[in-house]
Amino acid sequence: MDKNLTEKIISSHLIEGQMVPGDQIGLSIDHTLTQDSTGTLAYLEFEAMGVPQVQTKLSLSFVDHNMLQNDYRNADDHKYLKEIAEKYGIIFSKPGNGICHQLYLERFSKPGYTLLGSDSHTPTGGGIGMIAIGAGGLDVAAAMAGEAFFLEMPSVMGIKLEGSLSPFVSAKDVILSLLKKLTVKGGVNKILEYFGPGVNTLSVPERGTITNMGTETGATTSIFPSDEITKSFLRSQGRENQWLALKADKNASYRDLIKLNLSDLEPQLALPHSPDKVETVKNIEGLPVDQVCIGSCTNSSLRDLKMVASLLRNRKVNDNVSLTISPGSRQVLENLVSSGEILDIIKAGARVIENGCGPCIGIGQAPPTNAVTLRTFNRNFKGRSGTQNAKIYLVSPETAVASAIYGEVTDPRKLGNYPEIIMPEKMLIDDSQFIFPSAKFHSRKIMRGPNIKPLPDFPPLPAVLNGEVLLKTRDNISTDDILPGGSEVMSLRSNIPEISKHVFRYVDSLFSKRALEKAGGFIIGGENYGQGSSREHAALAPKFLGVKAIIAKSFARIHQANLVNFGILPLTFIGKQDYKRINQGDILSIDVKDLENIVFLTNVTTKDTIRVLLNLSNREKGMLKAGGKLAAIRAKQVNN
Ligand code: MIC
Ligand code: SF4
Repeated sequence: MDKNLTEKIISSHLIEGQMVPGDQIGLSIDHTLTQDSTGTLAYLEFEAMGVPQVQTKLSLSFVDHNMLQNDYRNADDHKYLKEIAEKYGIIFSKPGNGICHQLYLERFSKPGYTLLGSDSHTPTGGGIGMIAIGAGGLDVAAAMAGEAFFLEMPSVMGIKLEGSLSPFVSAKDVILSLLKKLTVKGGVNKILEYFGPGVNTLSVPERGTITNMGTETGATTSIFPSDEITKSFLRSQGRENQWLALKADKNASYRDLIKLNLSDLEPQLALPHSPDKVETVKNIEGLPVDQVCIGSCTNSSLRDLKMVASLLRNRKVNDNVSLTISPGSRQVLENLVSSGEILDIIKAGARVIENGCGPCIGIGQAPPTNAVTLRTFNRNFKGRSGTQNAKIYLVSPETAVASAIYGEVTDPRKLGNYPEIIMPEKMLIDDSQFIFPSAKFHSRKIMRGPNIKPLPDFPPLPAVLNGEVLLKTRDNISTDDILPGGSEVMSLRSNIPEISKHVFRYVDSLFSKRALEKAGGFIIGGENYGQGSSREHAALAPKFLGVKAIIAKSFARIHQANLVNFGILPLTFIGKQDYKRINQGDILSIDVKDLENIVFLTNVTTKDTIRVLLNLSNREKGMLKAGGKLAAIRAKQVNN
């Protein structure tokens, strides 16, 4: 039977289950990646598994998110990550080397392989024809220990691309247009597979922009075929021997199908505070801009920054605008330096900052009060820039440059001549900032700074969960709402008791205090609860505060898995209107003795009984009973 590309790669990695959408499957994982802000926890978890060496074909640890090193804490985390990598046979990418997804695509990606990363934008690897999935650190740790990755078999949505992009319209506009159609939850439990003649007009970094931001639709991942364009990308990286032709069979079918004619697209932007609030740039033109930031794992490739340099050549950044550029990798920066294009960027008045995530996650460059900030990034949740009342607009690099020059939102077509971007046949390659593990097994002692606290232990699930509703939230609560980014909170990523004090900080500043006083309780959520990042801290910290279950209209995939991993029940309302039958402050009692699919919840305050759904596999229910995934793994070790 003809298969689509997703089915081909999944079937070659299927360890458990059937490729039937909705069924639980177990996949073998070839590569893993972690980054610093999720990595410390992932490696503490890996250590707890007691495995002597990583079991994957390749595992990588990047330091790219928090590199401010305001005090010892951040630096201690980096040191811990480096030593762990050395000990367990993991490739370590030093701080300043670049953003994990950009570096991975350049140096390690491999068509046809699977990648699991403790970062939600891991699907960037789909740009080269991989099944690349973001997950919580604990799932990535388990994959490093050689375990399968379990997930619900997604359905495959075909996206047929036709035509080609017009001048000044770029890959970012493709994914923004799709986000407008699909919304931030339209991709949940789906894989977005691109095909059609339009694919041949897009380079690998452009494909990477699209698969990267496919995450914002809630999709499990996104994938492009591996073709001659992929081959020339790998050749430019000196890795042509890693190439493999891969595409869907001729008569492959898709559960859903979207057709997109690239020639019809116009420059787009996402309005504050959600990546799916998409408008044409034309409609917002003239809005004064305070800050423009170019970079992030979505738009920091050499292609993008060459475009930026060409557009800035002989032009000046507007006096009212601060323009920052963060290259995606050292390779990108070195190539811009050797071609001299960096001069065009600097002379125009841009501020070139470190190769890394930086402003994307509120690590520096917080804009002024009430600012309008245009960013080539992928998320614009409220407060993510570090300034609560700032308004973030997500744009393409082309729109970013035009707006930085004119000082107001500007359709880039106003810039006139569209530059032709010529990519080097062979990149300047510099792997000096990767530390490759030596063949020799290291039994070294790991240094743990005082801010690196041991993982908390949690008891098995009791028969009945009792407590108060601590918070009732709106739809689309993001993990940034649950546990904010920014240097202050992110420097506590290795310290669960401390970071827990910041849970829901900007949604309800008294949440953590209340949760502790009431000895925990419940949260009521709307649709798509936990969208956004893979940070498992958004589950672990509430667990530490005593949160026992979240009852929501629906959950985002990674967050739901993280909740189960840490022993919090993700319950969904069977009738969406039941959301109205529970209020903040109500006392609930939930019978979880048998953990059936239908769970009875008593609202003690209103004397109401509501049936809610626990839509989980037996394996997941087992983990919940044990008190979480680590407890389940430990119990298995003891039983063995
Ligand atoms: C993000 O973009 O939100 C992050 C920061 O990269 C997160 C990971 C994290 O919270 O450390 C993600 O996307 O998974
Ligand atoms: Fe880093 Fe931003 Fe990409 Fe997350 S979205 S990996 S913070 S650049």
